[in-house]
Amino acid sequence: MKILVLGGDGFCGWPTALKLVAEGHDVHIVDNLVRRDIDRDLKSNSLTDIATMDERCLAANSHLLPDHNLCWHHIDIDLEYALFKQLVDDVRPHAIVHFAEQRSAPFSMLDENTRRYTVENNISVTHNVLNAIVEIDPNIHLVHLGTMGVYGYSKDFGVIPEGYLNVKVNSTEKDVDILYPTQPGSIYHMTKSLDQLLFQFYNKNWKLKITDLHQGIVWGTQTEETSLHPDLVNRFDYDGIYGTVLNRFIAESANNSPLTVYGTGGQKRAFIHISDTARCVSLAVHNEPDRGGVRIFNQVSEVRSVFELAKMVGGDIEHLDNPRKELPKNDLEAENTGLRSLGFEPILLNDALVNDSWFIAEQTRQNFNEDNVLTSPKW
Ligand code: NAD
Ligand code: USQ
Repeated sequence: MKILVLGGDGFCGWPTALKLVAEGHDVHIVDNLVRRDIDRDLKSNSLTDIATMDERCLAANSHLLPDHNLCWHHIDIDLEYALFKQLVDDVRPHAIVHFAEQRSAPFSMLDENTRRYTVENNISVTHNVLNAIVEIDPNIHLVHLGTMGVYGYSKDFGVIPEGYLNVKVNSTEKDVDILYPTQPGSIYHMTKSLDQLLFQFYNKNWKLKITDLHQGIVWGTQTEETSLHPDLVNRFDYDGIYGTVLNRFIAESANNSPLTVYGTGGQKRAFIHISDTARCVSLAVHNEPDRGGVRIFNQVSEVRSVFELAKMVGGDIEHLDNPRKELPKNDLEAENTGLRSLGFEPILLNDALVNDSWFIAEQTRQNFNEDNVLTSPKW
């Protein structure tokens, strides 16, 4: 298959692109490298030393996956629509996997500039991708990375279903499936709620084939493919803006820094290992939906509380005032039967995998900058 991976230089996109190449697909990455620019602006960094995109592709093609062809295109999908559309026309992909959004909740809550950037970039990229598909080939399957955060953390609607809530309407007594009412906790999460409306409309009007993967918090660093050569190493964010909770705890522990639990640590969230991100996307690409509605899967492996994770990683725990507006404690149960029905067998959190990441964090100690740990804005 020919596949475009948008945002393929990022934490989830890079290992997914490599997995798809290793499976024998012809993969084109599209990225404007804005994530690397943001690192420079924030004076932050990946704990691992990541190679340039040219070096990454060279390593993938010449040393490790010699029969395959991985290439990349420097395009801003928000600002360079014509170039992007031309690429879709030139490549004529079977599927487009869309990771290319500003994905940090804290970054989206820093100030008016980052609020505006996050909305403009994320909504415009998604809308441009949908337009290019309509214009070039409505048969292209769009696989989008959404987030579990769109559901919020209320127990009022019971176990979190996969995208749609079955309700009985009082006035008509009819049973209907409605898009789950969203409760985003940040501007970033709100853009994912807005993406859902774009998908509904483009599916209704042009019958586009769309899979929206509501992914939990990704943890881990390396996958089978990224471990094959130093130039293929994945990024490892640990800072207060882009680092996600479990990877932060691992990096903090490996650097003898206290584990930064926000509030009580009673917040329960859904998690998934980075290897499973790639696996689930591959399953979605290989199993197209029909056109009768947007297919939504919860891409999650298991639910854990923040405090539970801190205990599992080990080390001194520091309870900090929570910089975010969120429930100090919540219950969470989410379905993941859609991907399981396609063969997904989740990797559950285990000591060996935590140790793998711990090992990398320890090996890259020279890159750990204590000043980058408590940088989250308050909202
Ligand atoms: P990331 O920031 O590491 O990667 C995103 C990539 O998209 C970057 O390489 C960036 O340069 C690129 N990009 C952004 N805007 C672009 C534009 N206008 N044109 C071209 N390229 C652009 O993020 P990630 O962690 O890999 O997340 C990827 C996707 O998965 C996001 O949509 C995110 O919302 C979703 N997701 C991530 C997680 C997680 O824990 N990391 C969890 C759930 C969902
Ligand atoms: N937290 C801490 N200490 C920390 C960092 C975070 O206690 O040092 C807590 C937060 O308060 C929050 C939880 O851990 O309750 C998760 O925070 P996070 O930064 O790991 O994750 P989040 O901001 O929700 O965002 C991440 C990704 C985002 C993705 C989302 C999936 O950055 O792209 O969409 O996870 S989900 O959370 O399911 O919506």
